[in-house]
Amino acid sequence: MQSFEVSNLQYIRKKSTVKLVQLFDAYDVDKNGKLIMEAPNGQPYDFVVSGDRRTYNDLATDAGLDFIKTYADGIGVWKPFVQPYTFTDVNNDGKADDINNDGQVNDADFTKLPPTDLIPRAHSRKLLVHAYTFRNEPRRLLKDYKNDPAAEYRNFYALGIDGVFSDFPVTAVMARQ
Ligand SMILES: [Ca+2]
Ligand SMILES: [Ca+2]
Repeated sequence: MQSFEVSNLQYIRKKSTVKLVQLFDAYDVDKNGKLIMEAPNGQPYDFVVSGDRRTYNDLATDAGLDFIKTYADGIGVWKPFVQPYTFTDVNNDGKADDINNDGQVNDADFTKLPPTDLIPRAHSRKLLVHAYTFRNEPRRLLKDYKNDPAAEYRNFYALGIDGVFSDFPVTAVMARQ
């Protein structure tokens, strides 16, 4: 069972032995690959209501992972928490430019940055790490994957991801072999 909120997982932990996963979200990514923690995606909504100021970036710190370990078995994160990316912003409007000149700005205009250390830091606490959402369409794949969805899976598998949320599970399984 997974949730973007915290208190419901903490509650279930006391009532059940079902495996629990803390989901991480973000508003967006800036051109330095930093996750933007703004409403409505930057915090667990129960934190918003209770006045707890911690964001998902805070939950991804060592202290945050120690906290999650008290009530969950793993984390399920938006992919850039593990594999950040950057984009070109020549006109300096804070938004990605259309690098491949196809008239649209999407993941195909973004470029990989070095992976974060979130997976090893979670694994050192025996927390599983999942990432979402994997898709096959070229517009959903970073430029580095060269229109090959298997290349994205292989990247995450090599980084040690324990599970993936995929809209194309056949591709996910094929890439694992
Ligand atoms: Ca721009
Ligand atoms: Ca484009």
